[in-house]
Amino acid sequence: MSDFEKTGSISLTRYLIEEQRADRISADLRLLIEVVARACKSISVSVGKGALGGVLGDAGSGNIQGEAQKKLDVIANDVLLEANAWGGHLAACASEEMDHCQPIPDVYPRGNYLLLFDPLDGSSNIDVNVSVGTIFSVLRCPEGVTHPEDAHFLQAGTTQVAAGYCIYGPSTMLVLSIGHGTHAFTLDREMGSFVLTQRSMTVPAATKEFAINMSNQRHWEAPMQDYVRDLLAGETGPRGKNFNMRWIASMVADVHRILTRGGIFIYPWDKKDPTKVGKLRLMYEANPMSYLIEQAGGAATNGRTRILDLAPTELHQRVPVFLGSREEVAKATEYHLAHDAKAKTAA
Ligand code: P6P
Repeated sequence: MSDFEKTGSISLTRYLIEEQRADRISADLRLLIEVVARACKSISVSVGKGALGGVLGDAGSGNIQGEAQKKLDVIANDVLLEANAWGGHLAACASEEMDHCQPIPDVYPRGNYLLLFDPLDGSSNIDVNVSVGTIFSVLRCPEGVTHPEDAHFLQAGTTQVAAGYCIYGPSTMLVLSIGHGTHAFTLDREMGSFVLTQRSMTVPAATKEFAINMSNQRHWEAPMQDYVRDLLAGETGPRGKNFNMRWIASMVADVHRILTRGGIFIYPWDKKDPTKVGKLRLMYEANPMSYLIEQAGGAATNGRTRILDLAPTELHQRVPVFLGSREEVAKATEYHLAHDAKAKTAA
């Protein structure tokens, strides 16, 4: 029985007011999350129109990542910027689609939070009608900083005060944590409000399902090769059980599955471009997703170190990602640490 069936209709607004009354969030943070949720509803409408909305295909521009932008990448980014410009709860925004952070203009009311987002993650799936999503992370603006710059965003993932994503799938769902568990809200399109449908999502500790892009296998480092080889060996191999694989190539969709039924999501370092330590971005993909996963009892590392402990050095820096069922993340991390220890001894 879902929480909705058990508790009736608890809207996102009511949930956030109850959290504020319990002194678990400030009024400003509550209102910021409401603004982001409203922006996600607007993005959901645009995504849902598909070909009928004239929003599919490339925008004809590129972003700092060197990726071609989809029309919806730009639309989603603009929706989030506009919604937050006058929201009054932010000092600045940073986005995968913008080279540098964007302080809230002086003419608008400002708050004490920094918002980072990937406005439309997985957008390469848009044109083939596969689930995509918006990922966001909220940090405190350092005391006394009135015009934040990129450097002020460079805070470890443990300092996040809120994180979440909105997945635009068969249903639109907002998955959110403000540091007291991870909770899911489903958009009631008729009422236009997000309704609590799963309180305290919990990632099973163990799993038999892994998510990885296997086409990169030949480019992985040795411990990654060994780990996946043992997964594929199944019940007759070292792991003693058979595994299944899923790869949607939309992080929000893969992570939502893992939050719902367990699994491990991996985007490791590969030597295709040795200058890149990974594909996914730390500040607005790995950190918020790791926060949600840990709040749901899971784990997240870069293969060696807890992701949320990493000290950022650049706004758009990348990181290898291993996240999900904590026993499986520990196992994959163990392969890497054992490899490093052996290499150190041999040196
Ligand atoms: P690949 C989408 O572009 C994304 O950033 C994540 O959402 C997804 O997990 C990954 O890249 C997919 O990468 O190399 O399999 O296309």
